[in-house]
Amino acid sequence: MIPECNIPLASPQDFSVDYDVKWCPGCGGHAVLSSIKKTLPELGIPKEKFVFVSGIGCSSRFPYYINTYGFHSLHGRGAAIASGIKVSNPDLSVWLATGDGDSMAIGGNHFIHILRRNIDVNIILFNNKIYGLTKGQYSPTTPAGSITKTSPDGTIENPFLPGELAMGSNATFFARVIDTDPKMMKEVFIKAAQHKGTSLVEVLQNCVIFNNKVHEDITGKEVRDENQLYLEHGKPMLFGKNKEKGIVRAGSKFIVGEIGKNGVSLADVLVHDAHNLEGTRHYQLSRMTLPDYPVALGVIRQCETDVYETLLEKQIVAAKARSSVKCVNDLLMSGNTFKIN
Ligand SMILES: Cc1ncc(C[n+]2csc(CCOP(=O)(O)OP(=O)(O)O)c2C)c(N)n1
Ligand code: SF4
Repeated sequence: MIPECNIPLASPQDFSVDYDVKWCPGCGGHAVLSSIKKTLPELGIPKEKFVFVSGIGCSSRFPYYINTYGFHSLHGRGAAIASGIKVSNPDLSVWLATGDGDSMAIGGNHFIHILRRNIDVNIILFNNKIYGLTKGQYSPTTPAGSITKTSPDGTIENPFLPGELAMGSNATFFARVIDTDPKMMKEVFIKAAQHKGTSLVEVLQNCVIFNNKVHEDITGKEVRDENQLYLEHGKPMLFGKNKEKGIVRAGSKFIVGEIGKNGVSLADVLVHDAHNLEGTRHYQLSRMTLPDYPVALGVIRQCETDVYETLLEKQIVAAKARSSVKCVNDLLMSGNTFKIN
């Protein structure tokens, strides 16, 4: 049990380390770190309650760079370790920093199971669509056809969309943000932290060295109004420079409509319902890709349902209540006992 000191938190500086952050200059990781440092003091959680866990990768160096408890673990195994920490210490705020390789290649198994179990861990998935630390091999999110160190003739694999895996694993929280928008990141990280259950935030992160501008068609200044759809629960799904475009329904499909054209009015634009446990729309939103659709950002899914560690605690309390064994002596004296003369 970690002793409580309840030191009031004054500023993000409380979470800074006094040594160099060794990510490359211009790496998207710096912006994520800065946003997390601004998020934590706003959560009303004492500093000694935060734990950051990671696997291996550039992004997985995160626990070194944030001044909290931390565990830089094994490649792909961060989700398992974070699960154990949270289940045995439910009062801690547990965060997992992971890359697209760490979570969806070697760690794919742990990743889907933490989502399925709905353990209250906040996952920051740095999706730079490449292995950064090991110098540019393709990852499970690298687009088909990409030329990389391990695919000199172009990859022949179909990539995962992290949102698809999240929906397929019955995740209760999935959001997507971009590393160029600190305001969006902070807003969404706060929502992820407040969510009860596993929250997965996919950060579209630039690796300036091995996959530079990989998300430029979404984040670029000239295209962002047309290519980003920022979702907010209860609000119409509008985008475009003057919010003149929206997502409308065509049968069971979504299409992009322009208000005032082809009979489309504001009333036709769908209103985002992030809280609907039935996830078909969330799945559709998470799959929208350019050029046919804008890319959905913000909180796509946020549903309340049972949390693993709460159910486990209930089972333990019930099992203790119905057991005749109340202490070690009861256990030793139960069942078959014999005397040695
Ligand atoms: C068991 C094991 N296999 C392979 C590696 C080599 N390795 C280290 S990091 C990494 C991939 C990291 O990519 P990603 O998770 O996308 O993180 P990034 O560096 O891009 O942030 C690999 C293959 C390892 N450290 N351990
Ligand atoms: S190699 Fe890429 S992901 Fe790693 S620190 Fe450098 S820019 Fe960031």
